[in-house]
Amino acid sequence: MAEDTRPRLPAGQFLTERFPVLTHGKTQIVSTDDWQFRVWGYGLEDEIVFTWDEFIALGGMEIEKDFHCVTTWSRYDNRWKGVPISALWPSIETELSEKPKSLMFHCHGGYTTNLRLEEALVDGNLFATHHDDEKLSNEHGGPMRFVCHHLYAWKSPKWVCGIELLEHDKRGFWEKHGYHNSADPWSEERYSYQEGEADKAVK
Ligand SMILES: Nc1nc2c(c(=O)[nH]1)N[C@H]1C(S)=C(S)[C@@H](COP(=O)(O)O)O[C@H]1N2
Ligand SMILES: [Mo]
Repeated sequence: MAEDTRPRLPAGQFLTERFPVLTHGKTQIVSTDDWQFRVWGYGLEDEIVFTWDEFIALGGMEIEKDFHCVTTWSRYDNRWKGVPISALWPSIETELSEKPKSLMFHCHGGYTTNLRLEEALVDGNLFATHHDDEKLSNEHGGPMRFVCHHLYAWKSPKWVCGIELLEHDKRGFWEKHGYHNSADPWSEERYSYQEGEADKAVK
């Protein structure tokens, strides 16, 4: 593989040691007792439902990654622990008659964000239950959030409760409200007015 020559801090970002909370709307209080994770949509005849224990049993991993918010703060060395999406995906893939183009992540409280399948499946992306060796707090998305570590943080949905499989890419909450569809921090893909024709076509 080619050496990664990108600077650690992407352009336009500043470093903080704090861990700000950015939530549109209210912090969600979600119990693991009656927790469910649903997968439905394109290519899937019957929806797949996991309980908390079933989801946790899929597998585990730990990873340390920097976190970059589009509002320009970055926090280095976040230690995430949880279920890698690479452990979930095979149990979905075996049921599929068609390959979805994108995934829409759904959350308690109604937040959504979309990821193209290959972006969602980037190595190290995970459903996190712990941050820096502590149970993930409610404010930061506990009991479970998805962490898409290589894109701006609005692509890391808190209180995640399901995935909708999409035939064609669709835009999630912030992507509809002026943020970029792709969200690569090293290309400063912050706002949708910066998008090229390829990205605009999916609106
Ligand atoms: N469910 C949900 N997930 C969300 C958000 C939200 O408002 N609701 N905000 C996003 C945004 S804009 C950012 S920057 C990160 C912030 O994560 P943090 O609050 O843990 O720092 O969460 C993302 N995930
Ligand atoms: Mo954000």
